[in-house]
Amino acid sequence: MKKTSIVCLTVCLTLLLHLPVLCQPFMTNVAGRDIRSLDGRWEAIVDLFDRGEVMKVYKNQTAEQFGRFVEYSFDRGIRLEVPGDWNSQRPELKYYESTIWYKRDFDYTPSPDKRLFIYFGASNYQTDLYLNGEKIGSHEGGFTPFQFEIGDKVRTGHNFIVARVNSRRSPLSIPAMIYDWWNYGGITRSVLLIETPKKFIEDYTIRLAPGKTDEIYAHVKIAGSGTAEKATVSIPEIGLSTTVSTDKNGEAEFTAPARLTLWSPENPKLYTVEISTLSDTIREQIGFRTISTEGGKLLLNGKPVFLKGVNCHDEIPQRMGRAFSEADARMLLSEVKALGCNFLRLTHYPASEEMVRMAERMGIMLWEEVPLWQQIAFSDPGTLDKANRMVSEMVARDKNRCAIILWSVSNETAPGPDRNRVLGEMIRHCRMLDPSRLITSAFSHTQSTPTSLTLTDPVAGLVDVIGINKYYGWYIPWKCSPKELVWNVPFDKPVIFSEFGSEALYGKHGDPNNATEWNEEYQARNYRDNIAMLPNIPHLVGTTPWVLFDFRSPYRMNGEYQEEWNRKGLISDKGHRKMAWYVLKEYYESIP
Ligand code: GCB
Repeated sequence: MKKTSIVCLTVCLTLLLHLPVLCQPFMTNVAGRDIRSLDGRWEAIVDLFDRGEVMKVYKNQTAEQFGRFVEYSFDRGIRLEVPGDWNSQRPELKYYESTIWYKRDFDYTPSPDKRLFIYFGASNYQTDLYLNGEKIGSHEGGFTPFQFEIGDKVRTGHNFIVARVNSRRSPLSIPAMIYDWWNYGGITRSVLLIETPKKFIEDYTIRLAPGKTDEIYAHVKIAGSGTAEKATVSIPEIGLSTTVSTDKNGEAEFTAPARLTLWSPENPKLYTVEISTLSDTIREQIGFRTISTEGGKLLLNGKPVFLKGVNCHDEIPQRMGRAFSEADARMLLSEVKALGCNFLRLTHYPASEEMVRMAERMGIMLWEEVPLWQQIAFSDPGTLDKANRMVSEMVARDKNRCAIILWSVSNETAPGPDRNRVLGEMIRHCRMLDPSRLITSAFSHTQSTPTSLTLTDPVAGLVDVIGINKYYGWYIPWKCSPKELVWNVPFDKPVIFSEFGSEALYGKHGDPNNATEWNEEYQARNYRDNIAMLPNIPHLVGTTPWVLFDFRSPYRMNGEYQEEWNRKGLISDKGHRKMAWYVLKEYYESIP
């Protein structure tokens, strides 16, 4: 062989070996499966310069094994809790945005009739995963799950998993370089080993059939089938049990009559649904409701509904860290309920699955969003795929959650040809994945005069429900009385006033007319002003003021009042309700 072809072959092989192993689709309802938690204390190595790849940290070698010096070791190093962001676990990691290597040992006894998967609830932002020193895959994105099948690689007895997690922001990441929340890095949600039968129920969608309240639609997918299989969907409480045959790809879809009590905030009724095949059975609590629009009206179960909402980050301010557990979800959602809300905007990324499930049990409707926040690289050719993958992952995880009524594709991105094209494609993609829900986005670009604003964003024509963020009385001074401000929204669609608010430091009191004091009186007054303006918003079907709790953000640089906290919370970082909380509560109580 000529020297040049040998060089070519070597280059090609090297390239092939370094191609990212993309993650596989993850299975729905992991909590309902045969799982073993890998949560707990993982060994960790902080790798600021990202040298670990070259040093093959993932091999977890010792000098004795390797026969020469190895200048890394997981032994006797730091330990990090999983799930958990690293920033809140050690003071020196507060601002850390680079690589940390995680390692976890586990014992396993493979069985010939089982398949084995490893599942991460979320890990921010880029994750590369190694099992027993070999790469098994990568995942990009900090807020959605991913899984890999490892049954053919796992050993009898001792095994070790190494995860390289890198939280560096980049112009091409989603979100990109700047955003108004803390960039919590690390394995932020649970890690599970999932064991399934050889042929298992990988995925299913169960909801009301389109346009019906007395018929369910079901789609079931059996993995590893290769032939037609029998699958049964039953809802014992209403005596429903339907058995169908799948096609040779293991898929089946059908509709069946069902007499159901519909889910609503007043009666968040859930049914135990069982899906079974010859070799697998899985159960889950599922609710049924319709959500639709009629001109400017929003209809839940066919009746107009007003969304009494609020925004909330997936963060526990008192702990200064990412939320991840059921207890965290209960804390945040109890405050949502206490405010009199029936709706929550999960800003600005998919929250934990615990949060979504708990909201459903508590009767809170949800808006869930992918993290396309302001400055996204829309002209980059890779952005659409990346964004669509995030949409797919969000929908795959939560498509059976009736609490979710709205998928949001973005927040405050600036109109322009590339952005309009990408959002248009994302909306199409999301609708194709889930035609049963409504699609929204939070828009902020408008044309304004001292007495009016006009929404001009062309993408507003593509969504089902329009979200508008406007900070009158904070970023935008009032130039007329709130009651006189005219809103022009030239679309016959429901509108949600998806953000308004102003900063206030809890306990700071003063002149309600003085915005520069950051006092509670000003914030409360600004809530009254915004509420006074609401009748001017055409087709208004809901409000989600900004924001439930003060939250951490490097964006917030006022040393006296902020100290890296966004203070627009209705509740302080220590859990104290500010005066504006009572204003909003009173408003929500006044709505039937
Ligand atoms: C916004 C953003 C939100 C910010 C908020 C603020 O428009 O959507 O993420 O945190 O304003 O406080 O400026």
